[in-house]
Amino acid sequence: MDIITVDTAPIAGQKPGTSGLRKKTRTFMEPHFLENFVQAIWQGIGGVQGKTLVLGGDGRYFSDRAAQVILRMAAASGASRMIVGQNALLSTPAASHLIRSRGTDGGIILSASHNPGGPDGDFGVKFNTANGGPAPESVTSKIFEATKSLTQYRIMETQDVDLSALGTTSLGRMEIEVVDPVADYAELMAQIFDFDKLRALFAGGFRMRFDAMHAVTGPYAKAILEDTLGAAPGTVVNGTPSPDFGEGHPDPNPIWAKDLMDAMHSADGPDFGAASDGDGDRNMIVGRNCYVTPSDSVAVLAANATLVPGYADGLAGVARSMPTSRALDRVAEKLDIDCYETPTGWKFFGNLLDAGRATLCGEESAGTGSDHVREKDGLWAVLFWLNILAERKIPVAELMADHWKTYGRNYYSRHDYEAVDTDVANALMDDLRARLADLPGQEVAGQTVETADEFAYDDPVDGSRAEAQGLRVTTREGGRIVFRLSGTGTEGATIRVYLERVETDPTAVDDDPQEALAPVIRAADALTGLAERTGRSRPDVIT
Ligand code: G16
Repeated sequence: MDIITVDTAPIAGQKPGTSGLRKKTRTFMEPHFLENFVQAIWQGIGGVQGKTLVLGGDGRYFSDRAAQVILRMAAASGASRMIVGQNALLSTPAASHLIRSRGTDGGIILSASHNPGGPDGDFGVKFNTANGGPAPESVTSKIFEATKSLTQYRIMETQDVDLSALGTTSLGRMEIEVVDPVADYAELMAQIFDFDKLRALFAGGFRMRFDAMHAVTGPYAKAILEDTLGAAPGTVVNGTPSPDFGEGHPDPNPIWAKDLMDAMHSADGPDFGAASDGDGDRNMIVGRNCYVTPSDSVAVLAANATLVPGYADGLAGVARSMPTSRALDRVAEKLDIDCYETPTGWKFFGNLLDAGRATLCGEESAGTGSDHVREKDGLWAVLFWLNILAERKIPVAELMADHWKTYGRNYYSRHDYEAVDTDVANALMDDLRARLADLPGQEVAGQTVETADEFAYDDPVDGSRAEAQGLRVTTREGGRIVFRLSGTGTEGATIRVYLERVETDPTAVDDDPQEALAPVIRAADALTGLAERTGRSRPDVIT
């Protein structure tokens, strides 16, 4: 077992994005690409000498190879212990929990989230700090700086470690502990939710379909929903993780989870449906004939939080990313608690959660979470919903109708234009940015602009500032449009257009969202010339 030093040179393009470094799998498989980035992580966090880290991921293609490389590099740089999920599997929230509960120095998560896997798909590497959350920009910028000047990396030459057997082995002087990926996480869920009530719900004939999308949540959902809570066998579908997610796109939205949508809109559909993504941090909630947008979902969780044992004492505050609809703000106002508005990226919630300012957080991109870990958590959100339904004993559609009558409805949708030419996307954003100051008072496709600005965030806990976080325009008619370029895509640019319109008339909260948003959609196009500039007549994805 020799430690060798390999000569290398900086590789361009290793700047972590919204959530770690995501690239085409083949890029990660190029010589030195992974090794350079891992060595840069070690440098960015001040070395791994004597440290304990967690390692795991969503099991996508190349994870098994990457895990072996990371273990050999950790051993070569003096790490004292690595806690690894069996077969290198750990959902992102389970990894966050392990990092925290075992008091480690952080962890590495191998995932590209909801992006497809396989040799032609995507791969990703993300570092989480000791609080269990994605590294903040202060750390990712150090990692990026390190990628720009690397000349060498250290790695141990040795056989692969057997990651299929639970227990402790060693690699040189480093200990490797292979753990059951599900056990600790399942225990945490049992502490937060009323498992007896959930058992009674399923015993009473409540029917559910959970689509794990061939991704990491399958074993977690099966263990908790079927084996522990007594949901009928077969409740969890597509429950075996596969390296290419069954050749699918593990993104829990109405487009990619169409099977589930169809089942929930069929005559004999189940009472409740849910799906989760590649690494288990995103969720989709759907009732019978009723899709719940992620923005509404977090608002419902906040409004009903005290029904759940883990939140029975109430919420300290809540937070949402800026493009997420302001449905949550309405609930916060009623509860008389703070509602923070952060940039897109779960990492921005970390300080608020650590400081006890926010208990619950949510994003339009299908992420919801709380202070139980420092990542968003798909299965947790599903259990939260189940706990609420077990208490309120009404169907999802009725619960939503009641929510909108009480709080008003923030009609909401996101339109994505994917793989757009980067120059076209940048020019579209630059042109709008240049006109922001002149827009207030102008009429655009029948809507009058009230405010127009570029979002910047001053973190109230550590004072750090994040600029250029999206262009936003509000209208006097109650509309809001946000334009952003995605920070997680791996091909060209993805333009995200976030559309929202507030409706407070309780008799007008049952419309189809795309119809209710039609004037806002027209204004978004008129503001930017989106259709013409991208050459697209419609978005690639509508959520
Ligand atoms: C990540 C981040 C989220 C973000 C999402 C989309 O989620 O953790 O905070 O909302 O990406 O980001 P963007 O709009 O820049 O593509 P995940 O589930 O992909 O890790």
